[in-house]
Amino acid sequence: MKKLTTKLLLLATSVSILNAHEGPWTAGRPDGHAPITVMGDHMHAMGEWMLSYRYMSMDMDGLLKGSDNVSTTSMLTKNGGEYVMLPTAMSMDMHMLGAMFAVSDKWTLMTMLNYLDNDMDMDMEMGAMKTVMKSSGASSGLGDIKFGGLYDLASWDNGRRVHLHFGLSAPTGSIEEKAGNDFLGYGMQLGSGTWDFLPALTFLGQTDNYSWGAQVGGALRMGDNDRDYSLGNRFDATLWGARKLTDSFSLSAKLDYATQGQIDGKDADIATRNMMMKSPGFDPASHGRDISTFGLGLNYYCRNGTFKGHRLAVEWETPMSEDVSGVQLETDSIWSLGWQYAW
Ligand SMILES: [Cu+2]
Repeated sequence: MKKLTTKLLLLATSVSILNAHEGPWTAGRPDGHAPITVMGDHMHAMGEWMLSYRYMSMDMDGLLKGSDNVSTTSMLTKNGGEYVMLPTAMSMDMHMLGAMFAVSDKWTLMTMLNYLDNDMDMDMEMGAMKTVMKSSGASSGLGDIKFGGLYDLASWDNGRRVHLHFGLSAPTGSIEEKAGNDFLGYGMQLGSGTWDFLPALTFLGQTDNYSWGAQVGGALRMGDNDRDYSLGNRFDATLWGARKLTDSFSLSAKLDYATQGQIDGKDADIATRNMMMKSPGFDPASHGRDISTFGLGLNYYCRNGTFKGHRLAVEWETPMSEDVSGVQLETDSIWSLGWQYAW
């Protein structure tokens, strides 16, 4: 973590000394917005609206214990492991609808609605013979609604600016998702169950053909949820750079580091399931992780015709390193697609 932070800082410093362009930062170019997975990266001018839709698909496959790959079989009790049930793969699909409105040049308000769709495959030992059976679980529905504001701290005439984000996440996502009468594990629940404070600080810079940005932020859980636990706090650091290829296209690269703590407290029903059928999915200590990802993105900004002002973006991300608490699924890849339109 320390090494990576130093590397990110060095990179940020070396990027920031690139020559800036004349004039203030502008969103009116293909790399005027950050890679599609970065939230709250840009502000709007007073009176401007923006609508956005994002689709994110994350695939997880295979198990990690700490930062080491382990086989599912080796973790089962019949082979000397401690678990009766283990996840083998998971897909998380998310649809995100966002709106932004600038009430002034200093304040842009934003809100985001999520719909989640989770599928998990599991191996479980059954009966006296401990025969391994395949099973699966699914959950879907509304996630936690987020809203907040971006505040312009400073903008300069050399293409640089810096802003703050104050956000709140409301506990609208279900934390009582079940399969039949049985509670699903923590990772299959649709929300945090707590009000979360989402602060962030973003720096942006532009030269004639390049743009870059850095964002640090996080999620702070306020209290415990109705099921007597809280997800771990999260800290995020992101650094990106983009090259304007034409007036309509840009390519981006992104480095992201995120760390989330273990679950504090426990859900009594999930704890009962863990007693009956021990699984990392039911264990609060198997729910934090440090992950560094690398992402590549392509952005399109329509300049003329009927779709003038519309943006399309795609980004692919893959982990560079991942260190989980306890035993958890390993992240394979994340694809994100997005559409944005401002007027
Ligand atoms: Cu916007």
